[in-house]
Amino acid sequence: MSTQDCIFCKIIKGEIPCAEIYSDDNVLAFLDIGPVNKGHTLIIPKQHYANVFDIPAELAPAIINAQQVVGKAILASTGATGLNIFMNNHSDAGQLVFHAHWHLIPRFGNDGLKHWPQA
Ligand code: DGP
Repeated sequence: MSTQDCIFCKIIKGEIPCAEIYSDDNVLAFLDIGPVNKGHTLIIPKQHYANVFDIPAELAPAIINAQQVVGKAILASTGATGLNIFMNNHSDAGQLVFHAHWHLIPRFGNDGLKHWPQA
């Protein structure tokens, strides 16, 4: 898929709206369009990489930083008492959008979700 057809690249370029949570030079975070829990957020690199295997190692600190900053903000703003951070890589793992992204899913006691969310 070319980056022209990538829905997350369109969000980065502002061609498709999103509920932005966080942005810096390297990453963008926004609310998931189909949240599995209140505050479900996605973190994506601003450069197009299909999955984790394509991401250069030098981007790792920016991604971890965003996970910490955004994760803490989600916990504070939703009152969640836990947070799942995970990603799907390749369609057999449930990946539907082929621009690498991390799911941040706030967890509330007895919220009924599985501990490892299913696609
Ligand atoms: P995955 O299965 O890991 O590839 O999850 C893709 C996620 O992307 C899914 O939870 C829904 C979300 N998503 C897809 N299209 C859009 C969109 O246009 N806007 C937003 N905010 N989220 C989207």
